[in-house]
Amino acid sequence: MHELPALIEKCLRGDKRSTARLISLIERADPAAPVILERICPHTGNAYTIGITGPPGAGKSTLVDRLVQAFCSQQYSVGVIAVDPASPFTGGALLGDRVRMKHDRGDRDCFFRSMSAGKVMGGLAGATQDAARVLEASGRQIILIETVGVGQSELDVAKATDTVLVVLTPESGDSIQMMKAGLLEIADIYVINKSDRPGADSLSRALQAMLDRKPMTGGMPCWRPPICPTSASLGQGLPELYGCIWSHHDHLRKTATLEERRKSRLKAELQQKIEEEITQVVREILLDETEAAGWLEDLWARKVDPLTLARRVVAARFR
Ligand SMILES: Nc1nc2c(ncn2[C@@H]2O[C@H](COP(=O)(O)OP(=O)(O)OP(=O)(O)O)[C@@H](O)[C@H]2O)c(=O)[nH]1
Ligand SMILES: [Mg+2]
Repeated sequence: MHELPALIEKCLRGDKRSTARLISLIERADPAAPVILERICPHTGNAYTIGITGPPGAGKSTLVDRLVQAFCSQQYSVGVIAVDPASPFTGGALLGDRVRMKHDRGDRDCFFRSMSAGKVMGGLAGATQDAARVLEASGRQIILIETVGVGQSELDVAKATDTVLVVLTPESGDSIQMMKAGLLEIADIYVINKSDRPGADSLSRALQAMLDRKPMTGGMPCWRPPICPTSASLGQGLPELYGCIWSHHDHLRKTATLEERRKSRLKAELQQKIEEEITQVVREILLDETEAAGWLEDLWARKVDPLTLARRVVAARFR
């Protein structure tokens, strides 16, 4: 693709259209993706990333919209990635009233991008992180990533951020014991959204009780996830939530946990990418049908057992 270098240069200068095109290339694992990632790498690694997750319809998008306003009013340049659920159960039809975010209004500097969990090649978390890298390279200082807290891969996306907001609603109150522990465990901050409805207090008490039972982790001094009641649609509790987010950021910095978290994320990403590369090599090995037919004959004639043969093939390939 001959215009790729120009596209990357424009992205690095903050051009939104080029940024969007680069993310699309990465999303569909285009052969240009490695070139893009290599070129932008020196311009990444410092953006503050915030994951927003929670049950379908909890008000995540409405909340993200409010947070974007807050960050932009402090002159931060913001990027948003919303991962659309892969499952037809949680997406679209069932939740007819999903909020369409309004960031790209002329009065605010925000880049909004939605990614479909179903379409992404390779790991969802990896693709989202790469998209976030492009956003950062284009000058975004704060990146908000919204995912529905249902499947493991969606939770992994949220976990791969600096600060994780788990958004619940008063309706979650009764089912808190039944809720996937995985969702509750990843929170740095609990948001009880829709606090304009009854039941917010009892959910708050249930969460406090749960936190009281839990041993503290995450650097010294320990961080106890605060519980923030909000009403995103009415605009209530937002300054307090905004304050909690920055407190967590400061905590991460002071305790060196930010660096630790980012390093362990890089390690996990590297492992994932190595696995993907090896899977690719395996596919290539099996693509040679004549050779594969010969192996099968040897196996069938019991000249060799599958494990020994597999080891031979691998050794020959990686010698
Ligand atoms: N009463 C009340 N309704 C809210 C509040 N926040 C959001 N809503 C409404 O809840 C509905 C869902 O809001 P969204 O922001 O789309 O929720 P979401 O969590 O992003 O939904 P999905 O992305 O589909 O999982 C919309 O009709 C919102 O207007 C709130 O604080 N109080
Ligand atoms: Mg949403």
